[in-house]
Amino acid sequence: MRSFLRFLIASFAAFCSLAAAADDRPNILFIMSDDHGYRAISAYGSNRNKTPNIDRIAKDGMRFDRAFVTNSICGPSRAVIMTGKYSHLNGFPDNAGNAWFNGEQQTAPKLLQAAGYTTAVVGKWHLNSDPIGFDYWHILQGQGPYYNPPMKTAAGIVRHEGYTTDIITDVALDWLKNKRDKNKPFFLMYQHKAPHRNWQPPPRLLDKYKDQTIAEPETLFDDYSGRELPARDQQMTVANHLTPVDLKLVEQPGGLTPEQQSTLMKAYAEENQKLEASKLEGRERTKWNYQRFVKDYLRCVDCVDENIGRMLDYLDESGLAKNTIVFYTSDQGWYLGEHGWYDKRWMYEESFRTPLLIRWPGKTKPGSVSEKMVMNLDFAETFLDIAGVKVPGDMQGRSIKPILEGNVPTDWRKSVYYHYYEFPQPHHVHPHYGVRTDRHKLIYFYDIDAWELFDLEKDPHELKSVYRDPVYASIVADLKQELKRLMEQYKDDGKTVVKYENPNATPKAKVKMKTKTK
Ligand SMILES: [Ca+2]
Repeated sequence: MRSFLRFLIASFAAFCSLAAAADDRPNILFIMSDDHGYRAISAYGSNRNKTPNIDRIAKDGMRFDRAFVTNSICGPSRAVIMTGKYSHLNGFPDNAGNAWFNGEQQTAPKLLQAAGYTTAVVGKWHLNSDPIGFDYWHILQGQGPYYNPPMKTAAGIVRHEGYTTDIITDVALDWLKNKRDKNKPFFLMYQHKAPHRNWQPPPRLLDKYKDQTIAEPETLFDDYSGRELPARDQQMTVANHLTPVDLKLVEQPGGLTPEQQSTLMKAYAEENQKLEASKLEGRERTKWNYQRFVKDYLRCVDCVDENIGRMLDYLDESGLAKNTIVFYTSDQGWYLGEHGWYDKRWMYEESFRTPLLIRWPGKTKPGSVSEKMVMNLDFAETFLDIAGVKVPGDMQGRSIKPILEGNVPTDWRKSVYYHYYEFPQPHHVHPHYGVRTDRHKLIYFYDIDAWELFDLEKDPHELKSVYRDPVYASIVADLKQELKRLMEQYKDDGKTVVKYENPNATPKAKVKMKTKTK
């Protein structure tokens, strides 16, 4: 009897130790902002602003200098991150009015939840369907406003008063402190709306940068002469396409209280009067637009940085930091006046590349830098790999966990594939796909049958396509072959896109999958 008791006690202890071992799996904190270009992060050498808190992640972890997205636009990037699949397979290729993410499909959060993680998403979601695979969700509806956001939860709409970036952090911290199941490791997607257009800063930062001149990019006055039609044919220039709302020349939309509206507009009043009196035109007016837009953008970024500081401080104070892997990224890059533009979408570097900083205490060498080509396509696989969950064979990316651990696989990818769809509106960026290698980039604008090739070593700002230069003929041939190989690998015929219909748009219809051929 006594030996049986001893056996029971030993078995119970073994069970407990197994359970404890399961609880030791790392927590995953995925921080993503919206439209945050790497050129507005001091860890990436920004000459415009300082981001001391985002930089903490780089200082304690790894900075990726070649992180790319598969489709440089908000909703589609998020769908890729959820599924580990390109847009033509995950059913969310663009942000069109009826765009709708089918959460019934396989996603990383659902697999993590099934594997014993407690999961949450707080902040920007932008996939139009309600989140599936999350124990807790508290999300903006669509883009969401900068002030007083109504947020959606499983229990209904919750109204908040205040500044959205601060509120998203408050809600995320409340979940970490008070609401999550502390017997499980957590997976938290903490996702800011900022610094998405139209860049309404918080009251406390309205005067920041006021008497400074922000550095202009090298290509603010690009004349697009070295490229095919699309670069000239877009509608996203700092010179001509920022609206009076964007430039804070008129009252601001977005549900501000009268007091918030008044505080905001007072901050711009004197400069606006000077502009009115000056009748600035041409290049001088473009420079003025640039300063106004970029200062507001940076004020929004700096507020994100402050809030990330609050989050990192909490991880430190609570002791969670040592077993929490922290990601910082954006849903894509962004033009801060480069090529004369704002916005994203293109396969050109500023929007194709996205910031990616990852800190993993005890695993990733502090202050390290990777030049390996990684993608937002790899995030789902990486989350699963970190959690010890088998990565499904139909996910299309690859876990970057070995890179974080300092063991780069010898067969790591040497090229990346890109495909952008949304056209003609907004911004009139022609659809395109292409391939980038270490040194070259081949882009095909298929609606007008136009090719561009850039030699990134000789022409890092991508100002002159050398597609027709005979010197590059063999490179063009090789890259076309590589493009074909990648499209086969990723099952993209360039035309067929899975689209899911929103069942809420037609109440009786079931979720249906159809393929759309362009
Ligand atoms: Ca975005």
